[in-house]
Amino acid sequence: MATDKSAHKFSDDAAVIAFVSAHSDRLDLSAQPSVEEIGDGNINYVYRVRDHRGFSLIVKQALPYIRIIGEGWPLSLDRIRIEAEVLLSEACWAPHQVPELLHYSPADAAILMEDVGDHQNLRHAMIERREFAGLGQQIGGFLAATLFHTSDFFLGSQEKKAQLASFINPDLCGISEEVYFIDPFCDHERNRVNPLLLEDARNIWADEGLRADVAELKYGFMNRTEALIHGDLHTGSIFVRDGSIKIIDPEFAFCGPVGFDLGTVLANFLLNYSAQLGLSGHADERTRYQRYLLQQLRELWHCFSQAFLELAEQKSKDPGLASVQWRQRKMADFFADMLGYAGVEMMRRTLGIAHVADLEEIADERLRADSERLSLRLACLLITRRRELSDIEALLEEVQALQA
Ligand code: SR1
Ligand code: MG
Repeated sequence: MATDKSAHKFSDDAAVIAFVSAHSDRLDLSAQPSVEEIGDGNINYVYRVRDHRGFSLIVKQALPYIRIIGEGWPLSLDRIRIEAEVLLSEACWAPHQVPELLHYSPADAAILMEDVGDHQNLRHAMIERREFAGLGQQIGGFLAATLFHTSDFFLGSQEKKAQLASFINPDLCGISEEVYFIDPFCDHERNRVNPLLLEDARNIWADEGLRADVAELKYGFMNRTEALIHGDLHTGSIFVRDGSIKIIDPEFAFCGPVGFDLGTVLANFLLNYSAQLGLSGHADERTRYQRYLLQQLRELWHCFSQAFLELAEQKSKDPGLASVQWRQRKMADFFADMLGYAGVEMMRRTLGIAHVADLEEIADERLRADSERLSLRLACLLITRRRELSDIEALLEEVQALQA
């Protein structure tokens, strides 16, 4: 699928409706459909079109620049092709866990897809301290299925290289290389730092050992083409309801390190964990929710590692990768990478350009600084001790010890 570089923004609601009408007959558009711009992300425009019966679909359109920055940061429209193709790939391996793609239009740089509005955005659900049984298992299962089937364990050598070529995503990888691995580790003009946290930030910016660790993680991000990863799997990209998750927004996808997706999820659970210090509500409720978050992380890791290893045992095609011992070793690498990338995500969400609502929701600057400080301390722990903490129990113990 090729992308048309001349695409521009839908001019008005009628243009969005015409797009839906041209590419799907699921809505009855004859009687006053509504169009709502619902995009709360940093990059694109997202519209919900609803018909008079209450049925709805989602239109997502990419513009040739970053929405929150404007034309000063141009961005390739190829990202919407990548999103469309990744949604199709993920739907093969994790059916019902991604929105159904109905149409991709290179000319409009837009996609039409199922509305997952019957699920709630996980970040908002966590801020409300909503609990979902089996959440960690479902996310772990999604990650094992999508990452295994797009890795060298499963794909033939030629097929894997074709995948690599098809998902070269230089502009979006370029954003991540800067906003994850550069900005938060120096006094960058794009950063947004709580003034009460300046001393903590300066200590981080002066830490040469930490910078070397982050350089190693960045180099892995740029060079380790292990699987087709989502690339931006924070809790705002996960929608949830009892017994079901939907993963959206894979425009940052590329062939990269497996631990990056795992780490992004881990980080966003721990960002909410940190935010619980300062969010409103009774202390018992907040502590109880922190325990729930750690339990979900425990289940996520167990489910991911078990499912990935089982798939590797049953479906690995490459005899050279079949060694049981090596698979175990690889799992240990995934674990260490997960910790390192989680630390980087926590740093950038606390000091960088793109903050998270979990922390921003805390109106009192002092209370927010306490939560942000915990986030930074956890981030340092994750980055610097990623190889030392060898299993999930050791990690969760350290997390609890650090708060106490
Ligand atoms: C400059 S844009 C920063 C972030 O927005 C997206 O949601 C991604 O998380 C990206 O890193
Ligand atoms: Mg996004």
